[in-house]
Amino acid sequence: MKTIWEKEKIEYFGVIPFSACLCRRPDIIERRGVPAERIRSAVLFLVPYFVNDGAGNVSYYARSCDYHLYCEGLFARVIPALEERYGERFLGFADKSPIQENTAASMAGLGVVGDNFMLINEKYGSFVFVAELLSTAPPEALGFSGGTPEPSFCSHCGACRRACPMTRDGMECLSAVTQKKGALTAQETEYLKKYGYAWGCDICQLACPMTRKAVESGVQTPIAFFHEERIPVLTAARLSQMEEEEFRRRAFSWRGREPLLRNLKILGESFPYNFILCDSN
Ligand code: B12
Ligand code: SF4
Ligand code: SF4
Repeated sequence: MKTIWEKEKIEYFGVIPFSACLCRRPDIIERRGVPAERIRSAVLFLVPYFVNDGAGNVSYYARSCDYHLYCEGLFARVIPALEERYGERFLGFADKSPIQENTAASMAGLGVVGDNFMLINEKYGSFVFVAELLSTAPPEALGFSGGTPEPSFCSHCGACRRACPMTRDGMECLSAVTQKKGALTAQETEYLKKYGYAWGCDICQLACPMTRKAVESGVQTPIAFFHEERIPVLTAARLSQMEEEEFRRRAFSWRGREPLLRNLKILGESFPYNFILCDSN
């Protein structure tokens, strides 16, 4: 299995029994034609995505083309080889997953679960996507070394909580606010303008000493997909020039164009851009 991941430049992966995962959506497995009770293993892996292209109004995860597309391509490359080798079923998931991914990734030894709810890896910080293959193969056959997997947690230093403008003021996560359809409340509008995000929010990640250390080390993703076609700054003009096909390939497209146009109108010319990266906390 190691050579398959090396070829894909995936450095962090690990296997746990499926029974250790918090599975809230067995129906997602069933829809792929495999009864959930047949799944025995979860192969968790991390997809680093950080590219330091500086200030922007799009959060880092959404600056390249959509990571769901990257994962679909990866699954199409690796799953047939694994199914042939092990004679078992492998199903790929990322984000739209039957399991709660961060805790599972930590149980697989890939990092700690932060108070900002991110999986934080020693090399890449939290700028990694979590993805997994769920398999009918027994975990031992895939390299699980035994024992009871337990998640690990961060140092609870509190920097993310102090930096988060929203939870401090009893509001919904700004990332969720940028994705909302319809009109925003006056307070939401004020916060969006103040923090300058047209899509997503990276404040609690950029405040975290573990992620800052990773960013300051100069580490970037080795995966070419995330270096290409980047949009750090989205403008209404750029958005309107995008053909539907190009728009659909972006991570910020899944709620349609309206929330983005609304956000860009609220931001106007104000871009306080990633101010936390420049501050020292
Ligand atoms: C819904 C969702 C969102 C929502 C809600 C966020 C949230 N905090 O829940 C919104 C839209 C706001 C969001 C925003 C973001 N998200 Co999001 N999101 C998800 C999703 C789909 C589900 C998360 C979830 O389960 N939330 C509910 C949690 C908080 O509550 P809970 O289930 O009750 O969890 C608790 C308990 O269940 C318990 N628990 C959990 N597992 C287990 C297991 C056992 C055995 C036991 C006993 C207990 C236990 O501990 C948990 C923590 O207290 C995951 C993908 C996935 N399938 O997991 C991605 C995911 C967490 N998001 C991701 C990203 C990148 C983001 C953003 C950074 C994007 C951005 N830049 O704007 C922000 C960050 C916001 C933040 N700080 O959380 C990545 C995180 C990657 C990483 N390194 O961790 C994920 C993993 C997607 C992926 N595949 O990579 N997200
Ligand atoms: S993503 Fe932004 S709003 Fe959401 S918890 Fe983190 S800092 Fe707070
Ligand atoms: S900022 Fe501190 S408390 Fe928050 S996730 Fe990072 S280490 Fe944990």
